[in-house]
Amino acid sequence: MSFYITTAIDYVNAQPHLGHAYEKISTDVLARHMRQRGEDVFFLTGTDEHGEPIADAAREEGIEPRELADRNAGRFKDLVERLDVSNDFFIRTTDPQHEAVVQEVLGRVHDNGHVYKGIYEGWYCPRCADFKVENEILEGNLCPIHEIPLTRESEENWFFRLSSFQRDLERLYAEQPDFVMPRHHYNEARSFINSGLQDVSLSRAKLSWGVRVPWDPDHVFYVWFDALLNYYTALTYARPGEDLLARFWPATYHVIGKDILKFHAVFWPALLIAAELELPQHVFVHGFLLGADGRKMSKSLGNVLDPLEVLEQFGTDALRFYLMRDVPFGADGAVGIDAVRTRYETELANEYGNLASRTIAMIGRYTDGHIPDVATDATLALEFDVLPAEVATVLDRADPTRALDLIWNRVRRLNRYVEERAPWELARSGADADRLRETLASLAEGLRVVTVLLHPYMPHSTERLLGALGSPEAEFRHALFAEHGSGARVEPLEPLFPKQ
Ligand code: ME8
Repeated sequence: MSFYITTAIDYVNAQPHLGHAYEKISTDVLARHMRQRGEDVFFLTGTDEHGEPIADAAREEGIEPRELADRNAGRFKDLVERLDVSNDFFIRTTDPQHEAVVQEVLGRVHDNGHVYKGIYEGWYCPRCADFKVENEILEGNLCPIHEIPLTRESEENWFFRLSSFQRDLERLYAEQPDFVMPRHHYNEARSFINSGLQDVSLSRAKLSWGVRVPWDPDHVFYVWFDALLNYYTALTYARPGEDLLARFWPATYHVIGKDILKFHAVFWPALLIAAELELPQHVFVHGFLLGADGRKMSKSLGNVLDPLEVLEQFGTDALRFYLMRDVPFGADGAVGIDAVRTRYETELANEYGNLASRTIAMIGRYTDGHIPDVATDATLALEFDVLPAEVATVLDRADPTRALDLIWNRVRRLNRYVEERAPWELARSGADADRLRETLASLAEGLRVVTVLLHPYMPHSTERLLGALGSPEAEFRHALFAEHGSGARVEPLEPLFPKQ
């Protein structure tokens, strides 16, 4: 089955922060998991480089928007690499191929009669690059997201006839209750639609940093329409000579944060209908990482935790694990360096890392470095048999936190198993050699199973551990608890998560 998954594309007006990292990591977990299951996956991420915030930031620095975009896009790209994100392509909306296809698709929307010229007047947030409706605005005319003053703007724009898609969107939401997940965001989008859609600006005349409107070159497209179309345009040029559209369109999952729900859950499907393109299957909405002050982590509020700092101190896998474990996907969660340290020490180093080191050391000591090829413990097997299917079901609902929780319960189960069976006692008495072999075979097998399932979360450490256990296969079908120990030779392993 083909599986096309995307993240939002990030604004390049400032440096990437942990909120950006969080979205890329969660999407990566889903993409890696689907690849493990043998699906044909295409995973897209990238940067959103046009629009007023970028033009403004460049002006403040006294440089051209292009220069700022090049510099910061590089930082986002580096971060994605350092996070071990397995994207198949990195789109930049300043790519000329993207711009050409935006013009072509929006030209079709124009030719199909879905646009008109009019005057827009309203309260505008330059950071959101969005006009705000009266009931969203905070007291003192502040942006509800950035808490900065809104400006009163009036200009001649091209408009997209969003209102004419009222019925189509009502039908979409009635027929596809899982179009937006989780449910409360579906409800939010649906009530936005039910309250009556108004037409929206499609172009800006005052701005020059954007994709030119082909039928009116004094205008550039409003950045959101240019940006949304990245999900489509990327497939037209990511692999020259290959028809990725035929293979992957429409998207299976768009993963986004809750602040951009309206654009993806309302504008985007309407735009696709207007352009006669197929609609995505699901929009998955995650919450916000909150800074230590309990507010959304964002560059304009100045409460960001630098992902590079966390990466340097604890490593990529630990950051990935921490974010997936500590912030329930779909909800908001406060993050901080102390909480990273606690999870690192108690769970990664003590529970998982220690389990791995102990298991390998005991196999070295008691069975000559070979995982005994004997029947595994049937009771333990029962507890592990259901695990892969449970994890897959939960990840199909895009809940990487819950899936991780299920896996972690088994990590803890294995630690209890070590205590219950006390292999060192069995070895000392010498009379229980069979039980010792069964224990070590079962432990190694349980450890291998949880490690295969943890692979999408912590690709690097799990590869090391699977290698040390002599079974490097990380496909999902290898997450079944075998009836026999593998007989493989284990290799010594440096601590997976060394003490800091
Ligand atoms: O919105 N916690 O770009 P962006 C969690 N260019 N997620 C966060 C976050 C936080 N503190 N802060 C931001 C844009 N995000 C547009 C998207 S898509 C066609 C265009 C998430 O750089 C945010 O919710 O402001 C969004 O999904 C992504 O990071 C990019 O945010």
